[in-house]
Amino acid sequence: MTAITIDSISCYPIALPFTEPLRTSFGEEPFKVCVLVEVRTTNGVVGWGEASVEIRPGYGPETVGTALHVLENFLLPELLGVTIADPTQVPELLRGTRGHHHAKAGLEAAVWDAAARANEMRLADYFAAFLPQGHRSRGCAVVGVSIGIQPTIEATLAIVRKRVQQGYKRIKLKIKPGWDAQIAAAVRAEFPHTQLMLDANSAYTLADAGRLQQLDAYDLLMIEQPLGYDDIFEHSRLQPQLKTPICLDESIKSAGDLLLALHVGACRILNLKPARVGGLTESLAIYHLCVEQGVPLWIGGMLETGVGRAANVAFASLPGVTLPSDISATDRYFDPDITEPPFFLNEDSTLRVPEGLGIGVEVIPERLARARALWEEYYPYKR
Ligand code: OSB
Ligand code: MG
Repeated sequence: MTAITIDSISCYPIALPFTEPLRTSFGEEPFKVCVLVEVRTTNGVVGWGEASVEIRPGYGPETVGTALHVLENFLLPELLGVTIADPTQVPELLRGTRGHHHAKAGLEAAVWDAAARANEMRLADYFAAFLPQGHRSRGCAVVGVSIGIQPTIEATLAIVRKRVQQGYKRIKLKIKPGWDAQIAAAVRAEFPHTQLMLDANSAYTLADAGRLQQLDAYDLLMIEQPLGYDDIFEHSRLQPQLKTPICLDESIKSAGDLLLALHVGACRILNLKPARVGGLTESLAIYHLCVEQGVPLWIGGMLETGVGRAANVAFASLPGVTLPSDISATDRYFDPDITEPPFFLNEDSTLRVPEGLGIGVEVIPERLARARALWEEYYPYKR
């Protein structure tokens, strides 16, 4: 494998208009915001990563402001001028900073992209050296779509119809107390055979167990993160009361968290977001664990731009990812995205891994400039 030496790193806060915002139990924003990280090697190879943080610390504790602060002051200095044999060395180099997983993940992703390009490989294929024996990219990712909380049941049904017609074979509905059983019943009645799941983003407590039991009636693939965003214990108390498998998202921030959750029976499925666990290296550790223990696994999304989505597609194309991932076609998020080429949904509900090296998409400079300007226009005080 070709080693790389990091010559320079740039961080760009951006804002990009959504074609359709996503309302969750914790809120909604008109723009996708994040920090894009650009790593340049001494040989002139460029890699891109996305720190998929948000305006408010609503999903996780990080924001654009904290990511910029931690990247520029603490993380970048650890990598500048350093020679890296392979990107799995990055977490060790960043060990002096605790937490800040999204910021670390963005930086590490840029190094992965640069390393794959330096080795003249697609990121999806470059992963093979770090996977269990015999595992290699399938060349495409099986995907579903995440649908936000809508003003009415009729509006929800209209969106589900549209997505099913577009070819998404797995539908995820965001729920919260008062917007759960009725919506699941309505969608299930019209779509008796569609793979259906619900995501609560921590909107319930253990006291809601009875209400959550009602959801067992709708033949759900899983219910995602019903309880506290940091909780494992109470989920282990809830799971035995439900027939529907619990899938953890927010609660699992490391391979160690997953081991604990499996040990106490807090979940049966994992939504792995490389950003949430601090990057692709930790994600690979979790991948190995899921393969060894036979845990159904899928890749979650944070409404990433093309930069983050391309890395997620590469990871989701690995054979240990056994359930449809939350990665939709470009037109579900942006028009246009900051990268080319766009991702299109194939008839079999898959996205293809692009042919290009690394993450396989390229950042379009004029679109990046526009997204940076939009950030400066709307959020100058948020830095
Ligand atoms: O909980 O999975 C979540 C988006 C932002 C923050 C949290 C979540 C989500 C999604 C969107 O559900 C999935 C996607 O990127 O399409
Ligand atoms: Mg979720």
